[in-house]
Amino acid sequence: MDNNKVALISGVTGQDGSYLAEFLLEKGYEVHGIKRRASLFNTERIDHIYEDPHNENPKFYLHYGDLTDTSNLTRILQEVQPDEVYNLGAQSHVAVSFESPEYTADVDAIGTLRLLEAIRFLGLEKKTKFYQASTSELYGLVQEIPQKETTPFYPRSPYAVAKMYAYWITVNYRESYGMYACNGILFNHESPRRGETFVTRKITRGIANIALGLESCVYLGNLDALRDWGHAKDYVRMQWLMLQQDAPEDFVIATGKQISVREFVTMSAKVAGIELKFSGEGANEIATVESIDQELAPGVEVGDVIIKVDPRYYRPAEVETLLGDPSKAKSILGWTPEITVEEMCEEMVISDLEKAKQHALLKKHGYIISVAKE
Ligand code: NDP
Ligand code: GDR
Repeated sequence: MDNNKVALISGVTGQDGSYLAEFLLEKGYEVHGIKRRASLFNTERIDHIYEDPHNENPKFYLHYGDLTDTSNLTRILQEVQPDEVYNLGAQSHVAVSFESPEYTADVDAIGTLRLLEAIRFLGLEKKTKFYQASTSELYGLVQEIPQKETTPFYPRSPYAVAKMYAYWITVNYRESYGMYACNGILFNHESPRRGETFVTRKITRGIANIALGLESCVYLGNLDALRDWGHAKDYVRMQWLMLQQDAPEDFVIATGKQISVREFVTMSAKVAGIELKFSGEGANEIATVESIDQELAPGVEVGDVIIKVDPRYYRPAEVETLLGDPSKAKSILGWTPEITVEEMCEEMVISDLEKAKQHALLKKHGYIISVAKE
């Protein structure tokens, strides 16, 4: 499919950015992404769609940049003249935002302002549509269940507070300057490309490593937290759809179902052939192996304790329960999620088992000593 539209994605090297870039390229867009300078290659999630700039008429371009750098963002926007900007770049880890609150505010809150201001400064406000990656973390301390577009916000972390600024500045630019700018209030979404320190991926990767004898135990924080987990692939489709409407509006994107971290552990272990039994409470809770499928999990024995709670992973203020009501997205955008949490979990564990097998082989032949850990 060919299409004359040009999109710019901040955060193109992240989970959502990589799926969105694939999606837009399939739709025939010319896609530009902003990547940060790093001391190692940081393009693993997009290497399969990378195009050599020496090719004739490439459709995918990468620009060095950073959401903390106004002149850089302005220059990229001026060069690219995008029809659509997807602001997915962020310091996106809630727990890390308590360690680096000022940096998180600079990137997640002021970074959004910088992009909006650059669009306005360049006179692109009537041409360029703007998508802001807003979050269910805005709801924080429960005010209403399920949470919808009209539910009051009560952010519970420096990340969520920064994202609250970004939410309102997006609304403000829409109302002040008539920009097509909107917020997708997305609930948690995961995939095999999810960062390794978010809880789902930490669990699927940890269990896969344990199954193959590369690790012995995964240490987690609050096992009671409830989340409405969807699949990133389903959610990037929505990000695009939100920019294809007659008028800009904000939408909640969620599955409408929630499970606990503990349930996600049980589900993941089952896919890896491990039945678990939880015992103890709070900081003393553990999960012990009850039975195993020897073929899938040769690295484990019945009686092994493979999950332990470590209060190090508790947050200074926790978001206990998130459950979204996606009715507005369903009725206006005609959207329903296609992938269930069970299917997503299976896909993630299988993908991590594959990676663990490769690591086990490398270790056996002395090419690596250990796998990376948080
Ligand atoms: P990731 O953490 O996987 O990706 C974040 C991206 O932002 C990466 O490309 C990262 O670059 C980039 N980035 C970080 N800091 C900067 C900076 N200073 N300047 C430019 N780019 C930067 O997040 P997701 O893909 O999961 O999420 C995408 C967006 O959606 C984020 O804004 C997140 O806050 C938001 N969100 C995510 C949800 C989820 O469940 N996944 C739910 C709701 C909202 P690098 O690769 O170099 O680190
Ligand atoms: P969240 O995702 O904070 O919801 O933010 P995360 O996966 O980090 O935590 C989910 C819940 O699990 C609990 N938890 C742990 N979390 C992590 N990371 N590590 C642990 O060991 C652990 N043990 C228990 C947490 O306390 C929490 O309750 C994600 C990010 O993608 C945000 O950018 C996004 O805005 C929101 O989802 C919606």
